[in-house]
Amino acid sequence: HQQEALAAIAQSESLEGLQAVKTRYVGKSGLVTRELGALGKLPPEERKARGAEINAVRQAIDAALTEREATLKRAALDARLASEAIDVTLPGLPLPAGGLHPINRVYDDLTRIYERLGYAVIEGPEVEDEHHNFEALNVPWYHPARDLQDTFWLEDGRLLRTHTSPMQIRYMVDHEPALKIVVRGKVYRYEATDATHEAMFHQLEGLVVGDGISMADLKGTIAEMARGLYGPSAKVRFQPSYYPFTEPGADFAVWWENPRGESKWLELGGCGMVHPNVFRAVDDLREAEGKPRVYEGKTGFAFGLGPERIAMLKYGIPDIRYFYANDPRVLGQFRGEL
Ligand code: FA5
Repeated sequence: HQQEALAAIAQSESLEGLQAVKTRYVGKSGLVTRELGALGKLPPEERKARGAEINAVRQAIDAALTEREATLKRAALDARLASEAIDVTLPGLPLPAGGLHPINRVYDDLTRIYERLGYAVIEGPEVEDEHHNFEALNVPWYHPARDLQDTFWLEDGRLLRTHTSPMQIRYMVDHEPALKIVVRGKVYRYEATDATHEAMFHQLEGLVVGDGISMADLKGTIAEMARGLYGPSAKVRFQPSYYPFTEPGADFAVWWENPRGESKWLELGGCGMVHPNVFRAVDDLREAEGKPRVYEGKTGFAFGLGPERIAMLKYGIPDIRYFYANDPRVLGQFRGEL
């Protein structure tokens, strides 16, 4: 039995298989155990020699069993360690962190500049009425400027504001002069889109009203904003323009340079001195609410600009439509940027 048993032990690949071999040869009714049990039937003179022989076989089998068992246990442990190993040097899984939209980052740059100059930063409703969006801003229904800002009309006669200027009216109706505000928010125009025009875009509106406010204050303010955005050597340019709610009106541009040596005039927005008809319309609305007329005789300036233009240059985005297409290949580049 010895050769047979030792071969079976060597070939056992699992602890279960080894247990079966053990039972078969040296278990309670195993082959070797039974030989030992049969010793009593032998004549006494043969018993001793036969006993010694069987015991030697049994010991050889036991030793082989013990050794094979140890080997199989070590292999099982190694396999388990290998499968459960943790490589602490692997890089972690990336967390999909968000980031501020480029337009909000430009808004933050702009509001930091104006807060430093003492302006209140406000927002206002995107759904407006015709009176605040047009009439009170000196744009009567027959005025050709209505065609310049094609409008999304709602079924109830209201509209999506075409600019942030109606907040000039709302703020002045609720507050007495002197005042300095900037308004941030979305505006909407029913226009064909192209690389620089969207149907939904943003504006930053400024309004300053007090006594003896002049065009020089307006130009100084725009120049200060340009220096805040592009550094102390930034230049600004004003060109006469027409807005019904200003007199006079102007368009302004900022000389823009980047570290790659690119530069150009960036047409940013419109501005001007607040038209007296606007102050009159505000006082009419105040009177209707039982508030005193406090704006006639005041002076002020206003401006409105598009942050998309600034963001396109700052971040090298060639088409305004990328901002709002929600393509993760575009917006993903701003992950983690705060
Ligand atoms: C206005 O909307 C005036 N309310 C601005 C203003 C305020 C003038 C106060 C005077 C006093 P305009 O339509 O030009 O003006 O728009 C202002 C700026 O918004 C533009 O210079 C441009 O930067 C941006 N803009 C206009 N239309 C679009 C568009 N479709 N897509 C993206 N940006 C636009």
